[in-house]
Amino acid sequence: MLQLKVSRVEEGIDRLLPAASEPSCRLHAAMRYSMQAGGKRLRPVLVLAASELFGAEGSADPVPAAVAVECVHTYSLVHDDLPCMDNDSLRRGRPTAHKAYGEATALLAGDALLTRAFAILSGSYSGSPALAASLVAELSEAAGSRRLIGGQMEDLLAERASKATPDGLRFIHQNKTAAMIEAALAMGGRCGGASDAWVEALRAGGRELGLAFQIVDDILDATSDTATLGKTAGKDAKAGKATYVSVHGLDAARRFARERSDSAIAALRRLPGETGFLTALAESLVDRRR
Ligand code: GRG
Repeated sequence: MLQLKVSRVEEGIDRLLPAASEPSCRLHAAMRYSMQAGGKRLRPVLVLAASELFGAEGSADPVPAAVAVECVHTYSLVHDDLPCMDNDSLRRGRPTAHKAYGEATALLAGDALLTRAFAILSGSYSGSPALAASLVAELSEAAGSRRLIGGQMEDLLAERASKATPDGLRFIHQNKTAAMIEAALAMGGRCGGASDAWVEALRAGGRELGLAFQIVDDILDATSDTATLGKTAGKDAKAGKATYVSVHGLDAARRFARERSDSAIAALRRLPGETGFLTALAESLVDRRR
């Protein structure tokens, strides 16, 4: 079931991104390079899974919404890897976009992925203006200055100040990581015809899942290796980054990851429909290797 959803996402990405043969060819090739590098596709899979819970009459195709979420996520990775931010050379098992294409092209490819996300939403859901507007609202809020970009800003400041309080750490991760996971579930729910109350419940589950995901990301950075992760391991400690491991220690981080994951699973279980896929996916994220 996971593989089937990932295949639908891959097919959607290929269909909804400009062809590399279309001018500007270099820009479009760079967008595809980062998007088609084999990420886990967690967020778009969450969109598809959430859309299936409600069984609403006339529900909309969730694939364009899933691709839009992945475009925004990938843009954030491309920009995060730039020399002015994390300055990394490996992502998704390949040289980062600026290593492969140069800094200016990587910057533009990130910009173009971000804007393409909203063109996909407005174009693909033009027949349902209320749905299109709600999807644009969900994604722009999650990706904006109060959430993803704000979380990234505080992350950079905490790194430079080489300290973070537990509250500061929570702010960073709720926004840098959990916002996009909440939005993915909420957007899936909206495509599936969920009521506002159920969209709130999806968001609450996404918040817990996002925190669990980030704590595991911190643990993997401290304990795994570059080849397994497909991105540079041990980077957080080297950069003096505020992480669950640096602030609370490895044992407490493992305990927090389990607690958050249990709480995410409990929240997802309370949703309507067949929640088995989502709860199994949430369970698998605690023990993931990359
Ligand atoms: C530049 C606006 C801006 C934001 C950057 C995404 C990000 C924010 C920073 C990357 C570093 C990081 C640890 C972010 C937390 C979110 C996270 C764990 C991203 C990686 O997501 P995965 O593991 O990646 O799902 P794949 O490649 O599998 O999609």
